[in-house]
Amino acid sequence: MKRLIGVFMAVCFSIALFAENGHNLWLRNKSNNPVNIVSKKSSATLAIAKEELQQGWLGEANSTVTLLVKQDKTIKGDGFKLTTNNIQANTDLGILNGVYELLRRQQTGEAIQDAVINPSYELRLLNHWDNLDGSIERGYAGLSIFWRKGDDAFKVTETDKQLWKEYARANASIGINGSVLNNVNASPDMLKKETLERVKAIAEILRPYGIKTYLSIKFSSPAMIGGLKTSDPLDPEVITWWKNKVKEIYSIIPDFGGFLVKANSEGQPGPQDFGRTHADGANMLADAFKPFGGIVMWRAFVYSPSTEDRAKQAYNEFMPLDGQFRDNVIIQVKNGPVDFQPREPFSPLFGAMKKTSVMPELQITQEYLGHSTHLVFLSTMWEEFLKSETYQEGSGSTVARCTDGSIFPQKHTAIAGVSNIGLDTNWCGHHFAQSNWYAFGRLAWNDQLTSKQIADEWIKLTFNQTSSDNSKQPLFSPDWIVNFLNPVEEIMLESREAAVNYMMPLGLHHIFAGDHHYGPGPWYAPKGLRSDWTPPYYHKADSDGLGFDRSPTGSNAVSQYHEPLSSQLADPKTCPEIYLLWFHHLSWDYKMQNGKTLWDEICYRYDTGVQQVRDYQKEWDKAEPYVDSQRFGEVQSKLREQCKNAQIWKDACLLYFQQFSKRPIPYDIERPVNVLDELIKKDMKRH
Ligand code: GCW
Repeated sequence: MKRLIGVFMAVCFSIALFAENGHNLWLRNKSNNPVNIVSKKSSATLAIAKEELQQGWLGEANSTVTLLVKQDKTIKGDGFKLTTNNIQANTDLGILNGVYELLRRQQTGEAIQDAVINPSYELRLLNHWDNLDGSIERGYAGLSIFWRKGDDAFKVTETDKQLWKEYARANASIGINGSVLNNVNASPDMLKKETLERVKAIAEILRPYGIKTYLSIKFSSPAMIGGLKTSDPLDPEVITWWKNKVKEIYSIIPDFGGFLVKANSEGQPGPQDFGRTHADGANMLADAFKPFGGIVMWRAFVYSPSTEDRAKQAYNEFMPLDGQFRDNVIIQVKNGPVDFQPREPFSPLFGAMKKTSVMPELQITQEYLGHSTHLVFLSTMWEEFLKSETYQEGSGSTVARCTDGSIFPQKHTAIAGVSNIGLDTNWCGHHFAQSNWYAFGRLAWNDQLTSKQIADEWIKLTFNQTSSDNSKQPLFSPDWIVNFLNPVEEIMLESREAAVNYMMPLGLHHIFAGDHHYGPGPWYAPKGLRSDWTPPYYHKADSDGLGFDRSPTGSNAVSQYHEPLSSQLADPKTCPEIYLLWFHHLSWDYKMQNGKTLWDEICYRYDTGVQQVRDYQKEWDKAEPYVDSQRFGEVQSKLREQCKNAQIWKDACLLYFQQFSKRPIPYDIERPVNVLDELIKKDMKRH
């Protein structure tokens, strides 16, 4: 009998390990454990909160949980007060957030202490770069979940609704409370009636989960679809057109969030086309939103092919406008001054714009970090960014504190992440890319969280095999912790540094091939292309050395940072080595802190990056007994591809830079296995 039970359990266990396609994300838990819920109020949101408790309760069986919507001054926004079996909040959404927190703690085994838990940012948004035809700019996980082309483009099907519901639930479970549904390179058709009707259908599904909808707009819409002669933001007809358009939107979607605008950037139209400023454009739209409580997120991602260092341009353009924006305008600034590179210093606009609401924009989709092929956990990058010291109001003025309302009394606080979600079964293309969606939500909720805690939670939720009767607290066996959780967590926590090593160590940046931004192309400079779209503009390799001189002898971008940071960055001896070649052009023989020459150090870094990914392969193979076969195999094959690619990065960059350094690759590291001319000929086409 005992043997039979053993066999039965082994079968159950192997079935559990057999196949998971990743569609359930970090929400795999189902429990039959009974729980009593007391809640005086009812609403669609509270109904979801109850259902979640009923389906996922892992506390003591038959416990009573009280959900109480009651004002409490210590609770902010959609935060909540949590005690073992009670959740109190000012809003229904606060209750739902509390339920997800409680269930997560039960599932990960984290203690449930009495606490008021408030979000760091008021608005925690995903930005989808989805186009109306269903394609996604910089999307690597299939087509859009919102838009498609074809005869049924605007038909709302049951399948659509189911997927949007799953999407809303996943977001709500990590505290995301808004979605911009379309690309910042926006089509004017976004504002047409039939499109707005589809937005309405999406909003209806997202609403009970507390997620507001927002749209990106094209600034020239009044002329393009409104029949006006101009889109000048100071023209009375244009002002009226936008007012009416916003009114129309609210008549269709009463809780609409607002607009996201990319203007006078990379060829998009904007107020400057009419001799007006960003403030003129943003304020005109903000005024249209005022009666409805909506907001305008205006992007500061601007640069032109001028002789001025690209890294300085956003600051130059926006700083003079500080204090001129309406209080329902938020300036959306990418984390770094150039463009979502594997490593950048923070944008100097953070903390410097003191009279304006400023929100960070992070990129969850891995445009510059190996698309959905490379395993790169981005949380460490965002943590580094949020914890960066700006010194704008003395020490402790981190980017997080400068943007979350701790230092400046911003009317609105917000943070956005460019989504990595598509129609792929596992949503993100790579199982581990789900962790970046998860990490964004968690950091937006609590900007002080560590990546270690986030990775720990995510692995437990995503990979733990729950017990077969699904009713007990999952047990994290010592074996599982030692042989799965710990090594996988280590991989995740190191993975971004590994990518920096094999792609762009020591502050190198933007040395990608062509415009797909996947493989290396330090040589890429087709005749006639704007120089700021070519890698040599950024690496500046020559026979003397390597790197972009942004010190006072060069572009002096360091002057945009507050002292003492500015002086620290200006001197190569005090500039953190991770940013060395971002701020300095140094000779190949420059002595690093460890005594090596710059050239040798670069070689070792590239080689280390390759070795790191090779190690991930070994570690992942060892994890096989702990993962279902489908996800195991899919990650294994992605890691193989990542290794091949890391090797190409190393070979391409070292062989290319060696033409200038004219020094040998240190003899104790692996030799290149690719030929530079062939790599250049292929030009690293993605497919
Ligand atoms: O990094 C660049 C991307 C563009 C993107 C742009 C932006 C949406 O290559 O694809 O356009 O940034 O952020 O506006």
